[in-house]
Amino acid sequence: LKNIHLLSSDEVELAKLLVKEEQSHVFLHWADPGVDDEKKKSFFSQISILNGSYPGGLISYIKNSRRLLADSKTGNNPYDGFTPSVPSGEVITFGDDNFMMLEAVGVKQVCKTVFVLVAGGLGERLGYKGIKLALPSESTTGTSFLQHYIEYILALQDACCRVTQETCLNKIPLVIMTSDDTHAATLDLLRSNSYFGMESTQVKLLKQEKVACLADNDARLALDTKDGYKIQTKPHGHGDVHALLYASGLLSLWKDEGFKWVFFFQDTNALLFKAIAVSLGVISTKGYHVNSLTVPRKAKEAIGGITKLTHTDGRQLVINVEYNQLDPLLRAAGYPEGDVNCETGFSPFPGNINQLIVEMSSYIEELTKTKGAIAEFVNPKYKDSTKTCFKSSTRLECMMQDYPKTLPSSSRVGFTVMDTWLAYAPVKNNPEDASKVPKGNPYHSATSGEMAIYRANSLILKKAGVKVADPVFEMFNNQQVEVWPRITWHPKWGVTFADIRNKISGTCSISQMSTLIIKGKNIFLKDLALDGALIVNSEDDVDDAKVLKVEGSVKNKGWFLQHVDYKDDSVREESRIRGFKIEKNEQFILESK
Ligand code: UGB
Repeated sequence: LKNIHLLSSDEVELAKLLVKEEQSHVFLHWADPGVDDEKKKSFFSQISILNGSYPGGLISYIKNSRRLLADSKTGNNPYDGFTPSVPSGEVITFGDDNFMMLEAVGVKQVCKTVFVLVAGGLGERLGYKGIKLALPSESTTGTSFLQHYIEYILALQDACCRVTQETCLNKIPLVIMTSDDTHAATLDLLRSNSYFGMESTQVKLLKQEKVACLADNDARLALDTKDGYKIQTKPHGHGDVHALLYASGLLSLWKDEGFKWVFFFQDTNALLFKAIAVSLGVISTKGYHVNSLTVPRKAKEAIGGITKLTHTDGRQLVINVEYNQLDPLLRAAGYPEGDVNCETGFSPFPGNINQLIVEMSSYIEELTKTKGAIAEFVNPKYKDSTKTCFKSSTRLECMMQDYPKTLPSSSRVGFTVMDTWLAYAPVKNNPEDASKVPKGNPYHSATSGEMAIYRANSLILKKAGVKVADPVFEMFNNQQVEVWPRITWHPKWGVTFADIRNKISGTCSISQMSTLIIKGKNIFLKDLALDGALIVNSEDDVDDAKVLKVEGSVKNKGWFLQHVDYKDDSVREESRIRGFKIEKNEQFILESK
C-alpha cells in the first residue's frame, strides 16, 4: 500500500486481484517508497505482459495452474475414461496414381494457403549456438532451413499460378512465431538476406511471450531468486501459435482475401515441403477441417502417436498422444507391454510430425470461441513421493497439435500417413544424445537430417527413372547412416513429382560418389551419366524461356565427405554437429549464358 502511488489505476486493480488470488508474497518484501522504485515499475511492466499475453489474463493462468497442479498431485490422468485404439487415415504411397491425382489437386490450393512456422524454441536438445532456422539444412549448398522454406513457398506459389493459369493476386503469407530467444536473430537473418527473395510484406513475425513459473502446488508465482522484483518465466510451448494468430486479427483478413487453408510446420524438417501439395490434395478432397501429417513411428520414438480415443460416455476423438504419455496410457488400457512395435516393425500408432493443415473458416469459428486457448498440461518435478514440493519451479505448457481437443465432435479431423523418407527428418538432437537412441530408431540429428535430404532426392530421381547407385553405410559422430549420392535442387526446379518427372528423359545414371546440384528452373536432364560433381545453373529467373539441357557423361574427382570430430573446436560448429565437412576436389559447372 505504501507504494501505491507508483502504480497506474489498472496496475492497482491487477495488484488487488493478485492478492485475492493468494499472491501477496510477490509484494511483501517490497522496500519503502524511494528505494527500488524503478524495479517496482519494471515488475509491473512484466506483470502486464504476463497478463496481456495469456488468454483470460494472469488470474486465469493462476486458476488453471491450481487445477492442473491438483490433478497432477492426485495423479488424475487426463485420459481417464478413454480407451485408445489405432485410428485409420489416408495412407499415401509416393508416385502412385492416387499420389499423382492428389498432388495435382493440391498444388492448385497452394496459393490459398497461409504458411505458419513455429520457431520460438531454443533447441536446447540440439545445443546449436544460433537459432535453428539459420542452421544449414545440408552442406553442398549451405542453404539454411529458413532460406529453404522460403524458396519452397515461392516455388510453390509459382507452380500454383502456372497450373491455375492465373497470376495469383495474393502473395502467400508466411507467419513465423518467434520468442525472446529467437526473435531478434530471426529478423536479422531475414533482413540481412533480403527475405530470401520473398517480399518483406509477405512475412509476419508474431512473438510468443513466456509464462510465469509456479513455486508450489498452490500456484504461487515464483520470484526470481536474484531479483525479487521479477517473476521467473519459461516457455509455454508451441500451442501459443493459435492464441497469437487469433489476437493478430489476420485470419479474417486472409479469409476475405480468399485464403482457405492454414499450414503449420516446425523449424528443422527439410523434407516437409516434398509432401505439401499432396497433403493439400487430401484435405481438399476429403473435406477435413484438420489434416494432421504423420509418418510410421517406431515404438518409444520421441514423437507423439496419433491415437483414437473413445470415452466411456461415447465421445471419440483422433488426437496426438505425446510420446511420454502413450506408453502409460496403453498399459493402463490393458496392453501390458505398452508402446511396442507390431509385426510391421513400427508402432501401430502413426507418428505426429507437427505438420497440420486446418481449414480457415472452421478454424476462425473455433478460435472465436476459445480465443486460441489450447488444452494445457503441467509437468512438475517433485522432490519426493509426497508431491508437496518441487525440485524447481514449473509452469503450464501447451502444444499446437492439441488444437482438435476442443473441437465439436461433428468436426472432421483426419490424418495422412506418408513415407518417412519423403516427409520427415528433423534436426533436434546433439551428436552425443543422437548416438544413444535405441538401435533402429531415427537419430533426428544434423547428420541424419542431411543424409535424409540426399536419400529423398535420390529416391525421387530413381522413381523418375534415373539409375541412382545404392547407398553405402558410414559412421559420423557415432551414428551409422546411409550415404546416397549428394543430390540437391533448388525448389524452383521441381516442387511436385510431376514437375520433376517431366525434366528427366533418356537413360540417366548417378554414381554413389557423385554430387549433383541443380540451381535453376528450366534444366532438363537427358542421358546424363554422372560420376563426380556437377553443378548446373541456369539464369531462368531473368529469362523464363531459357532452357538448359544437361546431356552426356560427366566424370571427375568430385566432392567427398571428410570426417570431423564433434569435439574438435577448430572446425565450424555447423560441420562438427554433423560429423563431416565437404572436401571439394573437382567439379564441372554448367551454366546457361
Ligand atoms: N516451439 C515454439 O515455437 N515455441 C515453444 O515454446 C516451443 C517450441 P520441439 P517437441 O515432430 O519431432 C514436437 O521442442 O515439442 C517450436 C511434438 O510435440 O522441437 O519436443 C520449435 O521451435 C511431438 O509430438 O519438439 O515435440 C519447433 O519448431 C513431435 O511431433 C517446434 O515448436 C515432435 O515435435 C517443435 O518443438 C517432432
